[in-house]
Amino acid sequence: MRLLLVTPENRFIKAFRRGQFNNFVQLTMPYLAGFVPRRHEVALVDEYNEPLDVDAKADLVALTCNTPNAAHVYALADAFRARGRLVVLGGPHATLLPEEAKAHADAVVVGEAETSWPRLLRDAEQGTVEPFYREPEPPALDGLPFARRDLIRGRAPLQDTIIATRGCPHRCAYCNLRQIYDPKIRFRPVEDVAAEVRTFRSPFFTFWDDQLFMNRRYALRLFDAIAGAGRRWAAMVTLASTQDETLLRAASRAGCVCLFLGLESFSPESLRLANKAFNVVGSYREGVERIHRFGMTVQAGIVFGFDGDGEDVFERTLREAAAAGLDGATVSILTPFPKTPVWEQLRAQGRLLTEDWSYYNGKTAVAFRPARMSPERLWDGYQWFRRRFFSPSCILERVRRSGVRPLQSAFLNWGYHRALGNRIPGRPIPRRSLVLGSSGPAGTGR
Ligand code: B12
Ligand code: SF4
Repeated sequence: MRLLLVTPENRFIKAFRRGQFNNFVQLTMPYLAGFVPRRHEVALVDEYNEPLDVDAKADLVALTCNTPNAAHVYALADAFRARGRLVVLGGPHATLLPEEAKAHADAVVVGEAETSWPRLLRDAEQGTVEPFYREPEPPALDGLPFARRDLIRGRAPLQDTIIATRGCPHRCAYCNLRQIYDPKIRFRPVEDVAAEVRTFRSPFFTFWDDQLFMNRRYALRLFDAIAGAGRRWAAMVTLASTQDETLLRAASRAGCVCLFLGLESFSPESLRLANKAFNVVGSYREGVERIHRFGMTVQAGIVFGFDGDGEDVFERTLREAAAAGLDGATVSILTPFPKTPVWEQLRAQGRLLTEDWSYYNGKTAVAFRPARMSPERLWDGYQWFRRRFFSPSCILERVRRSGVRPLQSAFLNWGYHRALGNRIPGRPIPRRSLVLGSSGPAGTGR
């Protein structure tokens, strides 16, 4: 069979990310390509940097579908099906709303796919695919094939991403992890991970695990195993797990140069409402300093729009982010992803503004009515924060105060600064409210 695997990227996110420097490759489709028997022909198109030709010859087209990309993926899937291709969808959104996805696909793979994807491929070869595929058991993560990075084009410095674990012990109210993965936490053998890391061509890579430090013993063994690989890397962890200095030292020795902390908010009330009270605001500064002492920078996730956020949240966050000594941040608007507790709550309260999934990307639109401000105020405040936080003076001040890896930090922050000027394509305002802010109709230089 000829397979075409697609990493889709909708025009809003594409326009938003242009100019940023840390646009790492999405692992999903190169990883799934690793499961395809070599008798089949496989092509991979990543819409981040390649045009997708819907007339491309293929027996089977497989696309991964998250919520921000859902509308775009459905349009692509419809176009491929209109040309007689067998279309398979999987990924977070297809897992959350499989019936919706099925209207655009011949088969939907629900949830994890380590055994169901190979089964689907065998069925497709016989010409008899089922409408839905699900894993009978949570798949084990030993002996996994390595991702097919040879299929990635034009992304050399940022093409190396990997996972070592699956799952997270927490239950943040806005997060989809509990709905898309089996709750059983699993680990790859550290030897497998180290062997895959040794195949990397770039000197830098990223762990895409949700909480790499969640199991101390495993993390220490992993760091030991990859220490000799001579690569620098970044990972996502919780602040609470970084209190352990032995872990930080081992991570640093193994090449860790940056930790992404999902701090999300500086408001204890908002964190409580997000079921994330394990982030203790009073410990942020001390926690960041501890990580800095081991030579690693801190990139924080910051989200605006929780029910505890009033109109002053933007200014307060700017002040407190500086006081905490963050090196950088990924800033988002709270987004009620389907089936999360936040989505259930907002839906029950009639606060969802639209079900057009292209508004659900956390970056270029507001999809709900906030509790303590208007959607317009949320949009404007988010934009104001980004402009200030990534202004040259704020960047310089951050880099100077931290003193940790100043070139790396300045470079990453400068990418976010460059992206501030990006123009996002326009589109109609959702039916139930104005959500696009006072800066005028969509597309006016947001
Ligand atoms: C890495 C990552 C990112 C990276 C990289 C994104 C990228 N370009 O790759 C960054 C940090 C940039 C990012 C950004 C965002 N992300 Co993100 N991200 C992840 C993360 C942590 C890991 C994904 C991953 O690579 N997993 C490893 C691969 C191998 O597994 P997988 O993708 O889960 O796929 C498995 C199954 O789902 C299935 N499968 C998946 N697709 C398909 C397709 C087919 C055909 C088949 C057969 C099977 C299949 O098979 C795989 C093996 O079992 C996930 C959380 C998670 N653990 O999944 C969130 C996650 C995917 N992200 C999420 C979100 C919300 C975002 C943002 C919108 C956040 C924001 N506000 O900015 C943006 C939007 C990005 C975009 N391009 O639109 C949500 C998506 C929720 C949803 N309903 O869609 C998740 C689930 C996080 C969460 N906790 O809720 N993200
Ligand atoms: S810590 Fe991160 S991955 Fe875990 S539940 Fe919370 S948001 Fe999701």
